[in-house]
Amino acid sequence: MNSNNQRVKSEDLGDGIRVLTLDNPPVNALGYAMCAELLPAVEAAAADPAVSTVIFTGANGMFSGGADVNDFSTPPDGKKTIRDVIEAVERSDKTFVAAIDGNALGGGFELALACDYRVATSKSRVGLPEIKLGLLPGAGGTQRLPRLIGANDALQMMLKGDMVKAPDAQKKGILDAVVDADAVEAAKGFAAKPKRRLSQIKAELGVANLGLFATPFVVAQAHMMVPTEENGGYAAHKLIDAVQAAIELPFERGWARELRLFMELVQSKPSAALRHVFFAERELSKVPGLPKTEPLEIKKAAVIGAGTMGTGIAIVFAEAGIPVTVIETKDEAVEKSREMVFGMFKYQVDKGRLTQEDAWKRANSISYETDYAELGDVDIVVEAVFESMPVKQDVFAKLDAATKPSCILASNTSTLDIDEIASATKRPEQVLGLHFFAPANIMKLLEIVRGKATSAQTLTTGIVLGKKLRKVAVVSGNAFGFIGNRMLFAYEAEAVQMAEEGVSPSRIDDVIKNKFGFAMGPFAVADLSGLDVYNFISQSEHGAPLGRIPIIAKLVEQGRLGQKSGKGFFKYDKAVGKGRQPIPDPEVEQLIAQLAKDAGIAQHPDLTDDEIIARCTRALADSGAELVRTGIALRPGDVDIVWIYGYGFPPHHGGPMWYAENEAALRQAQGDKNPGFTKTETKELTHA
Ligand code: T1G
Repeated sequence: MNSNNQRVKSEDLGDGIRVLTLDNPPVNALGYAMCAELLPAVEAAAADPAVSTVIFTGANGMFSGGADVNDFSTPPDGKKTIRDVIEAVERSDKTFVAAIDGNALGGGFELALACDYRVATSKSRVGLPEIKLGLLPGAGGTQRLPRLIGANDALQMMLKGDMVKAPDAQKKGILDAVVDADAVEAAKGFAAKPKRRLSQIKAELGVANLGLFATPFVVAQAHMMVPTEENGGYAAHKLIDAVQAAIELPFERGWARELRLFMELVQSKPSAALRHVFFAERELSKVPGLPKTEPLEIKKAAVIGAGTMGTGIAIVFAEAGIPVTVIETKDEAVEKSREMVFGMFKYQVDKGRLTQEDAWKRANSISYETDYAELGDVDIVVEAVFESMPVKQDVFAKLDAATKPSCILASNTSTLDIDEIASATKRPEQVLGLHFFAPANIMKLLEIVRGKATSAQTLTTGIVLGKKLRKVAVVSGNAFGFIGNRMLFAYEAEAVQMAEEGVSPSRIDDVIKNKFGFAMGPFAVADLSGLDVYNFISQSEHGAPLGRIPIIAKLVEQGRLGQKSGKGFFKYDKAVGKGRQPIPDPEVEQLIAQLAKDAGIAQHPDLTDDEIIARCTRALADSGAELVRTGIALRPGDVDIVWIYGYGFPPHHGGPMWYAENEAALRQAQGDKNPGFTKTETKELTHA
């Protein structure tokens, strides 16, 4: 029987085998509409006496990317979900086989777990990434995976939410076969084998020699190892509860418990925030008004400057398989750069992420030259020299003369004007900013800065290259500080303002770090970046919009440059946290108090934790709203992504714009007269 609904193809292969193909591009998401077709198809197969085996497989090079994340904003209200489909499989006495070719994730993998057998092609990956959406696997994953590979391994896999390559999944006992050829062909080999439902198996703990108290001990341990519920760990704790149910309860009760826990999570603020981040990240490459053009092919690259940034950028190209020439005239800089390259690749080999051979190949795809004449055949150059306009303009003039006409010239500048840099060349349409964040080979964020003359093809090439370099690439207009650093100044200024009102830097940092969830507080960040850097920028003419921060100028005068000089806002002691642990410094607090007194600043030393959080996050949101209003940032979601990936804004709060919008609304809904924010209005976009 062949029937072709819109999203589910049904085909009989003979010998009682029916293949149900999920065909719902782009990722065969198992949304309400898909499940409304898949459920009757499964029930028809289960009821058909001519069918003995049902094979699930996917079209579009994918098994399934899981439930449709869009659906979670509206309750099912009677619509069929992947749980209903899986219950139909569970009730049937037929043999079900999953033939996976591509990714089987979330609900897609849970459908495979409900089958009796699972086969996959070697390039396939399986996984339960729900935790990254502030959820837990809500279609049996928390009950079946522990029954398949043991509760402890299952819990670790679901807490990480990472994809597992097919060969590794086979080793774990998740897949019954891994083939290079056709998954459906391989699945036919399992036809009419006896049913083997995971729901009938008892979940073993999978941790040896723990005796009678094994489960409570392992569960207690797990709860202690994840962040607290209010600090990003809400879903993790519910996931642990669900796995505990898999160990302690009969399957039906565990299946019901999982649904209750899932429903709590899907209505939670952290999950709404994380689902916003998921979609915001996928919006980044969509630039309203950008004409569709073919990107330039980047086969060879070059980096100017073998400093830490330049070397990090060269490593990024090498890791993406793009050979790269580094131009550097100082021998000792080249030596240091080579050491950094080989050290980094050796680390990847030691971690088992790269084979020795691959590491060697990649490290050797980075070559060093002194002469620009060597750049005649490169497709892109990224300049990473000293942050000074004359120096950069000199480099760009030389690049203009040395490289082929189609070559794109990019600057890694973090604050300088891209148009001014481009004016040193005859090809401003091929100039853009590629602002990598230090360390360039670790940080995911990349700001792609479009100048006035940057062409559609150059910008499109930058966006495509960002994806190839495995970066989270955000398009920015060409204004001082672009998106991230522009907001960083506003954030730091607000923190300093509160310190001048009598709240100590250590208390502000403690609240922002330990209560709100940033990796570091604003004063520790300032000390890490270097107070001299802030001072230099805020005193430069193009830094003028930021306004000066007098206390920083004062501290720099006293040689307090931050972590690098052993003191800044805080003190640092090599014997404490390897000289990186901020230690409160009464001298600085007295200095701030004196400056505040001289300036007649009203004192509010008793600001509450919530007020500290509100003021810091509002400073970010208002600065971000200004960037969206002026077209420097394309969308509020782009601003959120910049601050989550570039500055460690807690993802479970959704980013500065999301947080401001939702917290303000929530506080106002709760009748809080002074919610600490006004709704950040982001007006229609005006392109810079
Ligand atoms: N739901 C809705 N849309 C999705 C989607 C999903 N699960 N996955 C991808 N998309 C859209 C995405 O927004 C983009 O749209 C397009 O597909 C291509 O995505 C019950 C509760 C599968 C590895 O978390 O990891 O199942 O921009 O650019 O790089 O227990 O997408 O084209 O309009 O990412 O090839 C769990 C999420 C869901 C997997 C493919 N599943 N997706 O990567 O393409 S919750 C996930 C991914 C769940 C159950 C639970 C990746 C991918 P547009 P893309 P890609």
